[in-house]
Amino acid sequence: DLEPAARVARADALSSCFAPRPHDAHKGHFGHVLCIGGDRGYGGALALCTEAAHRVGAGLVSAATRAEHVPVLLARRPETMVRAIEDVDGGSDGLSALLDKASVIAIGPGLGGSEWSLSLLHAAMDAGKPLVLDADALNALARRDAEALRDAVLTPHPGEAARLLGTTTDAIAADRLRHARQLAARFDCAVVLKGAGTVVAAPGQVPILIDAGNPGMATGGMGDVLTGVIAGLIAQGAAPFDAAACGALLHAVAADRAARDGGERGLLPSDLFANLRRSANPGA
Ligand code: NPW
Ligand code: AMP
Ligand code: MG
Repeated sequence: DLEPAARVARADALSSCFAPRPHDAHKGHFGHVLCIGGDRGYGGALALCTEAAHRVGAGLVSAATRAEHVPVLLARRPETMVRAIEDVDGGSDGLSALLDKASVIAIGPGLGGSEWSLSLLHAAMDAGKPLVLDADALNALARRDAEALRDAVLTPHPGEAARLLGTTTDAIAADRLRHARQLAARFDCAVVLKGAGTVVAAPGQVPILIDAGNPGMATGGMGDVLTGVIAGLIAQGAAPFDAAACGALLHAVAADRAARDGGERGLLPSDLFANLRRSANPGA
């Protein structure tokens, strides 16, 4: 009962995610992504996530991170509004103002597991906004009781899925469909179980198999790009499951285009950006 991505994601989800823009559109129509993360040593993960949200068409993108990453994020992508957050209770200039303005929050890439990381995660989860939870946000969830997350998208790789379900990566790999559905049921939200043969599942939806992607994607930072892609689609009005399915497909198609350009070995997550833009504009 696995629906091939070719039929569902390429047709319905792609057209709902990429309807032509009205000629009088403005940035306020396309949402505001807030990416939170980048603990010490992990600023690159946040840079990849924010740029991906830009490249699929989010109206505005903000980043909340460690002070040391601010100059590099700004230098790399001046379009991003970058704020140093060292303390969650930073007053009117702090995290709560950013959370209020966000239409969707992406959290996890490079978040780490420090006290700082966990306080940012708790604030994000209490904000009442749609969430895309990846990487260390999932590792933190794995240490809590199962909870209903409704408007969230979880994007575990098999290692993260194993932690969430208290099993092994081998067990996940042996039945990806069952485990994707189990995660979706446990957290009552959309789940992208990543890896070769990515499965997208959500309660009440026919699961989708992403029939694109290549082993060139097996490199650090690739998942951080996917998190920004899905958040960027939610910001533009896609429902979480559609954004998850469409985002996983776009990401894989962009990687396939990049691999055709220069081969799989040595492919970098940042090589996806130009291709993501092209894939986000059917016909371009
Ligand atoms: P094994 O070894 O097979 O048992 P972790 P991470 C498994 C940030 N990054 N199929 C595999 O387990 C992230 O955002 C920052 C099967 C593997 O050893 C996070 O915040 C970067 N198994 C943080 O680093 C670039 C699979 O999971 C283990 C699998 C840690 O994230 C890099 C590794 O997972 C990185 O993105 C598959 N397809 N995929 C930056 N530039 O700032 C994974 N596994 O221990 O959760 O660590 O994913 O590297
Ligand atoms: P992460 O492990 O979080 O960096 O995520 C890796 C990303 O690359 C996910 O979107 C995976 O689905 C994708 N990926 C990794 N290896 C492969 C592969 N062999 N075939 C297809 N996609 C892959
Ligand atoms: Mg990852």
